[in-house]
Amino acid sequence: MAKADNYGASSITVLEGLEAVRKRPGMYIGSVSTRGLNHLIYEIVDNAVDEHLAGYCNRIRVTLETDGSATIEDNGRGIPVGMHEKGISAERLVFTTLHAGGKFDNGAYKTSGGLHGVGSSVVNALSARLTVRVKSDGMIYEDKYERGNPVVELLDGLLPVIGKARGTGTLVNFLPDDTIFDKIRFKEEDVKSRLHETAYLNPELTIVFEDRRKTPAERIEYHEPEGLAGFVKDMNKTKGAIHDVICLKGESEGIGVEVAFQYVNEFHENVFGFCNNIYNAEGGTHLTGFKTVFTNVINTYARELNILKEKDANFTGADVRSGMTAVVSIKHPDPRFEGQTKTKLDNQDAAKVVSKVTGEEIVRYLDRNLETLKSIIGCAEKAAKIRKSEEKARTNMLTKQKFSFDSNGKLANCESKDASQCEIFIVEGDSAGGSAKTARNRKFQAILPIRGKILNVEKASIDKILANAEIKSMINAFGCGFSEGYGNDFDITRLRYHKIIIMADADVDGAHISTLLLTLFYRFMPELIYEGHVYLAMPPLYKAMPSKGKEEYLYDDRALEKYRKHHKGSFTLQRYKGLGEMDADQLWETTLNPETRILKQVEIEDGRMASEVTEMLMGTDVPPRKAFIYEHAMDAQLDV
Ligand code: TTJ
Repeated sequence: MAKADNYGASSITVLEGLEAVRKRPGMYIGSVSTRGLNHLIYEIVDNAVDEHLAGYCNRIRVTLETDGSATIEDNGRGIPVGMHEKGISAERLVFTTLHAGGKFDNGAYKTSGGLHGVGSSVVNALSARLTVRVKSDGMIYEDKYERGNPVVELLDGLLPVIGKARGTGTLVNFLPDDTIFDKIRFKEEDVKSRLHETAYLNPELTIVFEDRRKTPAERIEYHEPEGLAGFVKDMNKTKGAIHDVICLKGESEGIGVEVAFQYVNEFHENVFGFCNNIYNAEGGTHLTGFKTVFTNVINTYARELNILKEKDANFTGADVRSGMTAVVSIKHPDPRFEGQTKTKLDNQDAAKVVSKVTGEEIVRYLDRNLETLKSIIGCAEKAAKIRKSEEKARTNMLTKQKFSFDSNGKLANCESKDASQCEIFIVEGDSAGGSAKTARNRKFQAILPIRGKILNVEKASIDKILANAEIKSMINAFGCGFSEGYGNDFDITRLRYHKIIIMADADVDGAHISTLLLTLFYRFMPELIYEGHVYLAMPPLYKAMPSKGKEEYLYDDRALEKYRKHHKGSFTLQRYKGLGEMDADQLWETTLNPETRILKQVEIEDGRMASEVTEMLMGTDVPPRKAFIYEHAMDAQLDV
């Protein structure tokens, strides 16, 4: 298609900007995996949410189309289509210039400001094609792009009108560029979960999700008028809440604070932080402020009520939060983020303001609701009791049978002591473990075979977990201890291997074992995952041996399909049933050799999703678990 010919020098630099995005997409959207792909939708949706926050839009539609594209439509004022100062339509400017996100604009909080608040131009740059339709002053205006380049001619600097409109709004339809992304199929489960979250955070907004790729199409309307309270209530739906959700709200120093929490009959804490509607996977100052003040308040009450006697030590923060599900959401004019994935709120004033607002409001509530107060203190007492007995059990156990690196029978350690160079492969089964020991490069690769299915840590008690031989040998080998709700003995600086590689068969059993291991890491050594030390080995499913030319390993059925399509001439296909079937050379080439192997780095999309998934996987509900494992076993990203 012909390029629009009436853009001047300014738009040349514009396109250079978008070219930078196409060259290094990861810098703008985190990754080109499915996670990055889904982010494209969130980037566009966030613009519509901003319009909602500005007070002009109450309905957003998100549609996954049959052709693989996504459509996002709102009923806001519409992106301005008129001529902007530089002789270019304002809409063009929005879609072709890189602008920094996260700014405080027109007195409204922008949603963008989190991890990848990068805007619509990035989505445009990474789309094979993108269409914008704006309804305003009774007309529908349309603009189109291909790989970020405008393909519509402006008439006197204005967008063409393609019809008449009732009402106002913006529609964006885009097809991600398959030369940029590994795969361009949006994952509806992730999209739905994110949209639902957005609905909880914006109680006056309705989001209609439609997946037309399914027959019949799936349609869900997300509207959560109860807001954060509804969010907490729904997370606790199946868990036996022990009191009504408590909601607090306030404002100080221009920072808005909203908190909802509720206790359940369980011993985990689940506390989630949001800033300007963006989830903060790594937490941050808002959560610190909330936790600190909450611990103080409960200890003060416990002493006033003489539940804690003079000689008793205070409850720890973990005691006090045992059983708590909480959402802390703040609105900040100028949020700053730090941490590995830039999702940890860093503003010191947020800690101060959140403690001030929640401190005052919690006391006001609990003064009037003594029964609830007593139930909460009851949870803390139980948790403290368990903590003390486990502390005792642990000291006993640690002294009785010291974790010692060298006495670990099954570990085949590597020679290097430089952790940054070292890798440990957790291999299921003794036979695969044996081949791996032969095949590895013993300089920097350690092998730890584990047998059968490890313990389900969601269900077992802590002493049972620590008594499990497989788990013990892993904790022992990693060298950094472990943390659980009541104590933190984990020290990541002592990690002996910067790559921990789970090596399991590419089948359902293998996926199950990987999930159990990931759950173990997530619960007791989460930093390993957050800091990017955990990987999944991706053993191939097939080897194609052509009569002429090079042998090729194929890692999934799609790769096989592709090979069949593109390979001319005959070839023999060897199917691997499991790691145990490969000889040492094959194992080296396919799974161990850093030059040729494929690893998937494990990332936690977000804590809520991970814990929900964990729960689903580990709960008693078998059918959804099977479905999930299948889907994900087939879905693993191949990040070399
Ligand atoms: C800007 O100021 C004048 C009135 O309109 C404001 C605006 O840009 N509103 C707006 C943008 N509403 N909706 C959007 C939007 C919606 C989608 C789906 C996608 C994008 C990129 C923007």
